[in-house]
Amino acid sequence: GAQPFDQVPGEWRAGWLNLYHFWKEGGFHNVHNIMASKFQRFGPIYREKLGVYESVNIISPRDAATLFKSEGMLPERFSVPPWVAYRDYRNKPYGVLLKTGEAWRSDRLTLNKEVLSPQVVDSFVPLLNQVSEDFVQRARAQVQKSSRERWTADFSHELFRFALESVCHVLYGERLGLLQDFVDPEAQQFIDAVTLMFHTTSPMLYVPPALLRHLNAKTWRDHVHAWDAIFTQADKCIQNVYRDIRLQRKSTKEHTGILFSLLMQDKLPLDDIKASVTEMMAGGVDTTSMTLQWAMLELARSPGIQERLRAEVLAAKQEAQGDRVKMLKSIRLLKATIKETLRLHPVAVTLQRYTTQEVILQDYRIPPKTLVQVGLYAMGRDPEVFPKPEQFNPERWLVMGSKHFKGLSFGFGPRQCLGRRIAELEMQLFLMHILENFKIETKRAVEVGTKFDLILVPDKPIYLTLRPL
Ligand code: HEM
Ligand code: 2DC
Repeated sequence: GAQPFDQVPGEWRAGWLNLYHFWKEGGFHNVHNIMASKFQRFGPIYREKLGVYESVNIISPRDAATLFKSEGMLPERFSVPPWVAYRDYRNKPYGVLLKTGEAWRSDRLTLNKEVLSPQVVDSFVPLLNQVSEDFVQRARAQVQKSSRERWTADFSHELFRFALESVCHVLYGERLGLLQDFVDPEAQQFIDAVTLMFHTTSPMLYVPPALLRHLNAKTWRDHVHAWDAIFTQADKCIQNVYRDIRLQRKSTKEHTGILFSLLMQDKLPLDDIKASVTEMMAGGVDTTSMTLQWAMLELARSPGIQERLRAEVLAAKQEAQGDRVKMLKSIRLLKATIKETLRLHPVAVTLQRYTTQEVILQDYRIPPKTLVQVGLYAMGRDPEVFPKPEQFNPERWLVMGSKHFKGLSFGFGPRQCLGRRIAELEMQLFLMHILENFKIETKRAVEVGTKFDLILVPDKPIYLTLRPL
């Protein structure tokens, strides 16, 4: 029979002492490396306690499969304490991100129809395509300005704006104009607020919400201000759409945005719609932009792969005669490139679930209500799972024997990323247009590492060059 829970290796007895050590090792920016070295030390499963939070950590796709197959109808992940604390402190409703139980499920089912279902996803293509085309136009203008036939920069701010413009176009059916020279300062404030919100979350990650609210630490105050700015700005966007409907300025013919559809459907109370739309607007900035930045860096470092990818895109373009929906169906290598980018550079360091029944992981009995984390970053770099893990090799996804529970970047099952289809389309279209128009280059020498800032981000600025073909 399987071994009892208390035999699982790890240091889980002194939660506060562990948290202190964690903090001393610079753990707030290093969670991914600390986890990887714990798997080295303890093997494919270990138990841990940080502050009051206990977890079991796993790394193998087989264990991930066991966990997700037993997750049931109402899966729950680790609920980020500062996020919960803010909502309670300001009396703001939870959206799908933080809801649980049946309340989560009914919101989520309604949202899935408008955000994830194959029927609506095709209608996002023209909206997202327009934004990518504008990015190319902007890049060409920058090349002209530079007089050196190329544009070299740290693209993170450009990509933040691209990402916010993209997600807002599908959410609100409206353009913000963030790819022009003059950028609305309020939109810029929103972008800065999301980054600050993530940045101030990590030091408070293991402090219980009830404690946080009564804290007057600078990090907590900054965190509150960041969320305040996020909610205020999202609310303005939502009110705009609302007003357009009252004035009957929106027709139902074109795709008029996710928010419009949700309001017309009249299935969710306005406050719940607002909460989830705000979460999507905030969730749509740093995630796709950082992934695109990593993808461009990897392609700049592997000119051979970049050329093969460009060949695929140009062939697809020719065959589809410019029909982007059709084109998206024949770009296997590009889709594999995005998977490969997220393998090495996942947004989420772990996936987590609370077990609802006993499960057996690595021959240990894990009781119900245990927080189990899948070490996504560690798995992506584990040679047992991905041979030669350090090599950026998109083709591995096309030849891999079994992909079973290896491509988990957006999570799994009914609780997976709500923005997944938006994110994928947005990134596919962006890279398609870049590859059609520019060579992506970089200076070879600079090594870029990874930093945990709640999501995983580059630890230094990435300088890239776009050179017109
Ligand atoms: C949840 C990854 C982009 C909105 C998640 C989760 C992951 C993830 C791993 C947790 C899933 C789970 O527990 O199984 C990513 C990645 C992105 C991305 C890798 C892009 C590269 C986006 C975008 C949006 C978004 C663009 C908004 C449109 C959300 C929301 C949830 C979520 C609302 C919570 C869903 C729920 O609890 O029901 N994401 N995400 N994400 N994501 Fe994303
Ligand atoms: C952070 O230990 C590390 O997609 C914690 O778009 C466990 C954990 C729990 C939930 C994860 C979070 C980590 C990273 C960021 C994620 C989040 C769930 C959703 C969120 C992965 C791994 C994200 C970025 C959403 C954010 C939407 C928000 C801005 C409203």
